[in-house]
Amino acid sequence: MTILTQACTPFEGQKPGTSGLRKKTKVFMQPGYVECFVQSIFNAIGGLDGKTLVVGGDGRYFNAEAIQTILRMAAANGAARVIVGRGGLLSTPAASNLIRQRRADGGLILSASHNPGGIDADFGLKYNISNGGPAPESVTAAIFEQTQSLSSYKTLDTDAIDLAQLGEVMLGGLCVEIVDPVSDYAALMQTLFDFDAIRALISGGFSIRFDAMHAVTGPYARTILEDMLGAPEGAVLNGVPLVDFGKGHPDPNPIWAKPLVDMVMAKDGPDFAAASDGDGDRNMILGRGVYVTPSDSLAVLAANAHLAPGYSQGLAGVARSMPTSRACDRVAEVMGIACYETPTGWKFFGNLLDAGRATLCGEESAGTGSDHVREKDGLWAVLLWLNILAVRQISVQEILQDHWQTYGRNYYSRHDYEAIATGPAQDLMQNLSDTLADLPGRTAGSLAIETADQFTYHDPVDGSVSHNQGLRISFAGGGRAVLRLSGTGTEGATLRIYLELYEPPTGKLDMEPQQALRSISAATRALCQLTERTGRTEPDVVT
Ligand code: VG1
Ligand code: CO
Repeated sequence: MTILTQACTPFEGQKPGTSGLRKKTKVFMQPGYVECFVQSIFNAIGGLDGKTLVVGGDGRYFNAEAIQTILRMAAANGAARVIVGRGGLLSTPAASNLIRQRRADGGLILSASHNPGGIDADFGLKYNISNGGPAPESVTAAIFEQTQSLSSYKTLDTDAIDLAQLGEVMLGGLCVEIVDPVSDYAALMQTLFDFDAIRALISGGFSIRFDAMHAVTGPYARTILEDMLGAPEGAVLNGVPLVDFGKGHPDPNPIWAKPLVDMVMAKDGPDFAAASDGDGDRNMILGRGVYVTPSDSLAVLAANAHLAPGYSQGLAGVARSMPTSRACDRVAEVMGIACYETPTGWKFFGNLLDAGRATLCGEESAGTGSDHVREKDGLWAVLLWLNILAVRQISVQEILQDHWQTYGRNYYSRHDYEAIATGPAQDLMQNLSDTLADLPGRTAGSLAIETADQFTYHDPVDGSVSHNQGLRISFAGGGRAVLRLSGTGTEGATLRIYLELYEPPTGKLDMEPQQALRSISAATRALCQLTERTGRTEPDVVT
């Protein structure tokens, strides 16, 4: 085995977005593309000499090939050990856990998360640091800088290794350790939740379904929900990971997980249902007859987490991304704990979690998690819900009603306009941004505008500042709209418009959300000249 130093020319656009580098699979499959990005990561973190990494992905098309490339390069760059999930599989939260548990220096996670997989779909790669969380902006900026000037990469002239065999194998001077992807993660879950109580709930006839959407959570859910918690076989749907996710779109929302939603809306539907995404960090929570919006889920979990053993001491604080509804703020206020508002993307929660300022974090995009790892965690959210349901012995619907009657209801919806041409999308944002200062005091549609600004985040832990994190407009009467462009798409631009309306406990708590948000939606579309600038009249996805 010889170490090869290959000359290369930089690829354009290897700029990490909200969650790593995401491109069409065929872009990643170009000769040298993965190599250049991976070498840039290694260079940006000061080399790999003697280091330990965790490597795994969501099993999508090209996952196994990219892992072999990474292993050869890690060996050639002098790494001591790489811990890989068997078959190249690791859910994002399980990878985060392994990095922490094994005190690794970092990890590479191969996933395009909720984006479809396959040769004509999407692929992704991201670097996580030693706390187990996504690299912060300072590190992703250093990686991007490397990609622009890289002139060579190092690799090893050797055959692929068998990723199916547990145990250690040497690759040059590198020890590759292949581990069971599920066991350490499942053990962690047992330390946080009352498995006996959940098992009793399920054996008492409480019916559950979990849709793994043919993505990475299948093996995790089967082990934890079926084997450990006694859910009947078949409770886990679409539990076999497939390279193309069965041609599905592994995004757990009412659009892409519609069959599951239809199931719980039926009279004889299960008491509880949930789904996760491609890499296992998102969750959708459903109860019979009810969909729990992710923002409400975060608030309910914050209000009830102390019922689970891992959180019995209470919460240090909570954090949410700026576009996430302010439902959890009200819980934090009543509990007398801090509530932080961060930009979109889990990387911004890392400092708050490390500093012990926040225990629970969440995003409106179906991401919830805690300080147990440094990623959002789909199955964790499912288990916390089940633990709460086991203790409270009421239905999901009743928990929500009770929550709204206590704290009020934050009606919420996100409207996505996908694959808009990049130019007009950027112009739309720029134009609105330019007029923000003049908006307060004016009206849009039928609504008076109270405040309008561009969100800038000041990290309270390390003092770093992140600009241009979304436009926010608040309306008289408790309404709010947020606009931003997605940083995870691979085709044109996706405009996300986030709509929210607060109703106090004494207000109307049983409106249909789209109805409740109609005037805010209309006002926002008018303000940003949506149709004039993009030709769009209806969103592609409504969550
Ligand atoms: C989206 C979500 C964001 C999430 C990110 C990664 O980003 O809005 O909340 O953190 O995806 O999630 P964007 O920039 O497209 O809005 V995942 O499950 O892809 O790791
Ligand atoms: Co994900």
